[in-house]
Amino acid sequence: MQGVIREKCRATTEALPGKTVYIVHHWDTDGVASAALLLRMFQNRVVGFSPPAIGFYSSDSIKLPENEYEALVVVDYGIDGSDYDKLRNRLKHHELFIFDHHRVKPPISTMYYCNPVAYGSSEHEYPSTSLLLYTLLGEPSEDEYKILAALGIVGDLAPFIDSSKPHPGLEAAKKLLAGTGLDLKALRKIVDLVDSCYRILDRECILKTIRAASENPKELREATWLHEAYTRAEHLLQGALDSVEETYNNGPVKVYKLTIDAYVTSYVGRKLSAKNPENIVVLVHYMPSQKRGFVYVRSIAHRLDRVLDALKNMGVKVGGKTNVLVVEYTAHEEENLVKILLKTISDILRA
Ligand SMILES: [Mn+2]
Repeated sequence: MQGVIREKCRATTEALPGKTVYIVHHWDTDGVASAALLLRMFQNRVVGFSPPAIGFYSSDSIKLPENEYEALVVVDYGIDGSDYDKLRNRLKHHELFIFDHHRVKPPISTMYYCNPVAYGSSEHEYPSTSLLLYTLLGEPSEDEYKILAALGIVGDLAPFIDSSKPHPGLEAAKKLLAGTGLDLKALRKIVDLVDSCYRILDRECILKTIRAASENPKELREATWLHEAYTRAEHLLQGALDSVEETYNNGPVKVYKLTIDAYVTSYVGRKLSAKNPENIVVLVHYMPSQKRGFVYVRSIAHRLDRVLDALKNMGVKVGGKTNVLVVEYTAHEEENLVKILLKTISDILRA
């Protein structure tokens, strides 16, 4: 860590002990492991914890708790600094603490902000928020801490494990696991179990897992609620693939509609895109229980970066890369959003 960043993270970590804390955490395994690490460390100081609205990345996806607390600690959420500037304005007398390792823009307003990657450090050096926290908390020697630090790494680097690609983060995880009785393979299985909770949009499942993980992360392997969530997630993924409907097919563009209460958007979108490699696949996924959804666009043959830029210029809040983009929407926005998107795509294809 460069000096200034280290100083910022140190100050952030040192300001935390002694305060009562409410934790907001990313819903994935790294977020769960990071919350569990904090819970194990700060015990009764933690008055509660919860993920933001599952699948959504914005400050208004964070529901502020009713409980009394002094510090709001957000871990691994990956939203931009500008979102934290907004969140800051919603807090009254509370202090805001952020720990993250996503490549985002840092905030402008005053807060405790520790994200080395936002200031230019390499994601290789910070493969997970769990490892960042473990390091900042002084590398506690108990196995439970080491396993939690490694679990977050394996969660975020699962694609590397699955494709047998090397990553320095995995070497770090291996070192942490030495002597704990667990290995990368065992943790990879736990990741599938833990991530099932968010796939089925089950917040209670996530909270229960954090409580259990903070006490004994090894026990997650046999946790009945996680095995149930896993089975349910498998079932929902298959159901999603069976129920997705083609609603539009014009030129290279194919639009599919999916209505299901499960966070399966990218899974289904990837499958549809693989089946239609020449097309631009638009998946409109609505989750009734959340009254929100995603428009997910993916193409193997066509680049989407100009679509991405055009949408951004129109003020649409969109994230993505060269071959994929995602827009979050609320129920009443769907029709208009799909219209704008199709027009933008056809304008760019014709240009
Ligand atoms: Mn992470």
